Amino acid sequence: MKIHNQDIESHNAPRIAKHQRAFQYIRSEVPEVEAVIERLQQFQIAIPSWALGTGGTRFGRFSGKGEPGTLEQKIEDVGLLHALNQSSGAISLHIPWDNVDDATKVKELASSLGLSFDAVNSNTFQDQDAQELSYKFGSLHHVDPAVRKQAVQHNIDVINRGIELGSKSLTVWLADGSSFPGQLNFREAFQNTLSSLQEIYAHLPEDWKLFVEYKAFEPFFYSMTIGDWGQSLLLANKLGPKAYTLVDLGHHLPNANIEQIVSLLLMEGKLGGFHFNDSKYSDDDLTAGSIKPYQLFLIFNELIDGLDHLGWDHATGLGWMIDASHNMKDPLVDLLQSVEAIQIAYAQALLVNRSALKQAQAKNDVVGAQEILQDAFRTDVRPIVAEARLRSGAALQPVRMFNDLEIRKRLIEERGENTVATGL
Ligand code: LRH
Ligand code: MN
Ligand code: MN
Repeated sequence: MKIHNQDIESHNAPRIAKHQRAFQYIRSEVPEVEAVIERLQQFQIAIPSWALGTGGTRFGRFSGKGEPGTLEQKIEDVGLLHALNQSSGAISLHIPWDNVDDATKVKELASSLGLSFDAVNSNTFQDQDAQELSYKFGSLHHVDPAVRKQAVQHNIDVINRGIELGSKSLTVWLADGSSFPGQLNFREAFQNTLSSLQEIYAHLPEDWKLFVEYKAFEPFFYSMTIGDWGQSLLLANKLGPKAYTLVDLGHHLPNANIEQIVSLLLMEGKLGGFHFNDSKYSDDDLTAGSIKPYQLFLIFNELIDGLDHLGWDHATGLGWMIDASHNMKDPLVDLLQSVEAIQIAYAQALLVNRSALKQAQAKNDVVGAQEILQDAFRTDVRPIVAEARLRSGAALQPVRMFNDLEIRKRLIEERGENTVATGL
């Protein structure tokens, strides 16, 4: 199915008067509102292809209906999201979950929907049918050079796919680690990982970036070979200027101060990519902003401070992506909610009075500094975010429009009830 401009207009028309009243109020309160709107309009958040189907847990998967069964259908789903919010203008592929038969056709479809290809992701955490050697004991860190070679070659294949599609980055996340003390020699595992990554890095085109994603736990429970931002940064520094750390919000030990991590990675110019999600216990992959919205705001506060300090563009300086997927809600609605939560946190962080904050810090004015942050966080910026959408030709209320248009019902009619999207 397709959403037309006429659909957007019919959705917005009955809501515009109420929106204008709310927007006029916030405009009178926030002098910099125009600048915030402009930034929001530029800010695009990529959608991972694996979040378009219903996720599972290790105890079961309750597949949804009308899920995208092919890459083309996944691209069409992201096209629907983008038509509703004009803020999801890119898709991130995971290979081989996504099977790119004809890159030219796939590219054409994406650009007809206003979409580009974000980072491509390699997968050496599962064994595939036709695969010769197993990744049971790891991939790039493996004790056997033949397994490492196979995993390196997969990453090179993924880069080549990405080049065909117009991607500009490769994200490597490894499920390499150990579950029992003594299983691994940490130093050798790290060195093997480094030399494997060096081979992959050698194949990166000049204008590409390599994102090294870390994760503290899971699927291994004693050690992960790239377990934290220190290990990722060490690798990125050793690899060279095209290598960066990628922060996935769900990949830290409980209560980690992620905003501080983000700040220091940016200080080093080594933060490259971002995976948004939310969690209470571990890598829960819940809707962004659904559990800890203040943390999300504080992270954006540091992101803006760090990006401005480096002179990097907010929209293009980092690879922004959602990495959330679970088994409760309609995945498309969930993604709309995540995008909105991210935009809200970003807009609130843009409202922070940075010079006043600096002055408060210089005077050790603890209360003053806290008040400045909380003032921004407690501002209801939803009318600003809605206004940005309105100006970009999107829906005032994307979730409402999704429901009113009965989009899932129409997708089920098109695709059927027994559909399972490839992915998690
Ligand atoms: C690992 C991860 C990583 C994978 C994705 C499917 O937990 O965050 O980014 O590629 O999930
Ligand atoms: Mn991730
Ligand atoms: Mn994850």
